[in-house]
Formats: sequence, C-alpha cells, structure tokens
Amino acid sequence: MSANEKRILTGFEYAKEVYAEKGIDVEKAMQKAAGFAVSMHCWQGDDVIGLEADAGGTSGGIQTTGNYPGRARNGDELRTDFLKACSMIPGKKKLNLHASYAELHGKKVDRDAYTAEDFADWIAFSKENKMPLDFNPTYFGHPNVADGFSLASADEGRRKFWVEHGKRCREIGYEFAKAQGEPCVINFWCPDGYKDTPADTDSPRARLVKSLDEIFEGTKQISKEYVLDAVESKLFGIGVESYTVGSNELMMGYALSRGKLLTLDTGHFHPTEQVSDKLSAVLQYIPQMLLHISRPVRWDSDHVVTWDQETSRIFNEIVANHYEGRVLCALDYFDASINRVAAWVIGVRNAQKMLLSAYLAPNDKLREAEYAGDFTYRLAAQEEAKSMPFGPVWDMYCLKQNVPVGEDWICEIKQYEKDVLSKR
Ligand code: RNT
Ligand code: ZN
Repeated sequence: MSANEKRILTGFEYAKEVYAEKGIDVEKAMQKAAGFAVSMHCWQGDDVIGLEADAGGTSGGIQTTGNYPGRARNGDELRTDFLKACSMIPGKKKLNLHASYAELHGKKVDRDAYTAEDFADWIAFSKENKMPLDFNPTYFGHPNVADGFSLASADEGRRKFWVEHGKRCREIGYEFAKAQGEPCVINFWCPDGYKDTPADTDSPRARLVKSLDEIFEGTKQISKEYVLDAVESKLFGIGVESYTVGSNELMMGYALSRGKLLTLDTGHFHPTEQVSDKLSAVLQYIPQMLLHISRPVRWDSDHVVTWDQETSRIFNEIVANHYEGRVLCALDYFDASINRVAAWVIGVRNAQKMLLSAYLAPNDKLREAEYAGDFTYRLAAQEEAKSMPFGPVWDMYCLKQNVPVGEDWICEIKQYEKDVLSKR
C-alpha cells in the first residue's frame, strides 16, 4: 500500500464512522453509485461536428464555443479520447452516439438510409470495451434542415426524409441492443422553430406529432426490451427564440399519450425553473424518463457540468425517491474552450460525485422528521449533511474503481495533451 493509499484509508475509516453514526452505510452507498449508469455523450469530443463526409456540425440553436487545440477529427481519435476520459471516471458508463457519427468510408448514403453497418466501428468498440450504446437521430447540421425545420417541416419531401431518418435510427438502435444485450435509449430532439412570432403555431406542432407517430408506427415491431424511445422538449434556441415546436407541453403530452420517455434537459427551461422539482411530478404519469444533465449559464449554453446545488438536488431526488431504473441519466454539454477530454472528465466525475453524495444523504432521518412535522430538524440536518466527510469516501470510491484519486488525473490529461492532442 502506498503512502497516499494509507492516507486515504485513514480518512475513509474516520468518514465511515461518522456516516455510520447517522445510520448511513458507506460501502452500500459506493456499491449503489457504481451500479447507476451515466450515459456519456460522444459529442463533447469533437464539438458536435460528427463524422459524416460533409459533417455539418451544429445548427438549430446549439453552439460550441472555443477553439482549444486537439479536437478529435475522426472516429479513431474520438474513440481514443473517449477511452482516455473513461479511464479517469468511476462508475457505470454508457456511450451516447448521434447519427451524425456514422462512418461511411466513402459510401454515398444519406441519413434516411443509414444502417447499423455504418456504425460497425462503434459496435466493435462497444463490444471490445463492454460499453453499451445509446443513440440519437440527428435533426441538425444537414441541408434538409437549412430552413430550421425537420420533422415539423411544411415541405412534405423533407418531412418524409426526416421521418425515414427516425425509422432508420430505431432500427440501428435495435441492432445495438441485440449486440449489447441491454436496451438502447434513443432520444428524439429536433430544433424546429421560429425566430419571430409565428402566424400559425398549430400546424407545425400537428406535423411534429404526425411525424413522430409515423416513425414509431413504421417501426412498431421493435419492442421496449430493445429500444427505449425518449422525446426531448425545449424552450428556445439561438435563432429560434420565439417558438419551439417541441415545447415542454407538446413533448410531455406526446410521451404520456404514446408511452414514451420524456427527456428533460436541464438547460431547456427558464433559468429560475428547477428541473429537480419536475421529476416527481412527471413520474406520477410516466413510468420512465431521461435526463440530459447540462449547465446553462444565462441561456442553454451547455457548459461543463459542475457540482452545483440544483444538479445535486436532481440526484438527491432520484435516490431519495428510489427512482433508479425510472430516471435514466445522460449528460449533454459541449465545451471547446478547454481541453475537451478534461471537459468530459470534469463533467462526468461531477455527476458521479453528486450521485455518490446523494447515496450518502440521511434520507431516512430527514423523512422521519418531516412526517413528524419537525421541520426544524429537517433543515438543520440538511445543512449539517453538507459538511459531512464526503471527500475521503469519494477518494476511496475512485481507488476501488481503479481511477485516479483527487487531482491525479489532471497530470495524466496534461501528459495526454502533450503526447497525443497537441500533435493533431
Ligand atoms: C439541444 C438538445 C440536444 C442536443 C444533442 C446534441 O438543445 O439538448 O439534446 O444537445 O442532441
Ligand atoms: Zn439535450
């Protein structure tokens, strides 16, 4: 045992006792945290540009800012970076792919005709690294969405093109699921909307509903054991400020009436609205939902996830209400102003910290106090819990999961930057 490991163990033994006094079993908390999957978005690695030959990048109000050197320029670089990031992050992970990460190797095929073959390298990677895949149709960065409309397009040819894309994505997700022996979560988000106040707000929404119905109806042989469909709502985007077709009410109604998952992205609401408060409301009606954890700074800016109060609260909600299995968790941010691999590591480690911390919260005691009407104790204990010795438990968790402890990973990333990223 190294001197550092010894020190961690000493701290851990102390922390274990302190938590035990409050009736909290730290070993169990670590085990539970390790079993909760966090789906890591591939698009942090390349600024959401994608791998298609004429990669269109972002459009429809999503934007990566910054030009830090070393962006992954092809599938192999992206996979190498992704694995590097994973080696520094504890816990169960999935890889969240977008359809724009198809590797066509010169083949002339458009998004309405993609098949699992176009993701062969990802499937092989998934198998080799025991990394299950989630998936997303890509309704942006393509000439057929140049006017800002995809599934809700008034142009029937384009609308049909995007419906076909949705169907292909479900078929691809089905192949992923079969290969990995667990469901593939497919998230449907489209940017459709207007910069200024529309004259007709009804028709685009009716068309979006119709398009989604056509996608699911056209691929209805694919069951939930394989593919879990989710529909993501949004408030606005840059250039789409006045009207978003797939608003919260629209997508919630859709999920509820069609038996789909609802995706709540933490950047897709008014800044003072708390997504943490929405989980227990939505789950009264919908069996499962998906989270896109992001960090909006003044707008849906998709900053790297930090350990903040609102996001902690979301994880507390999942754990305290026993929503594991009902709330699926993906991350959704993209930052090109800092080392991209580090951005992955910072955000996902933070998600893991908040998760572990949620499992260490004195939920039983807090509830007992609440039921007894002792709100004084509830507030006092909630506040005291914030200064419990979380650090040593986190360090031990990282040690057990064979990932770097504390700042150790930063040196490793700097070395990686020197050896690999700077040579790109
Ligand atoms: C956009 C949505 C959507 C995308 C990804 C790339 O506002 O949040 O989820 O960020 O699909
Ligand atoms: Zn999102």
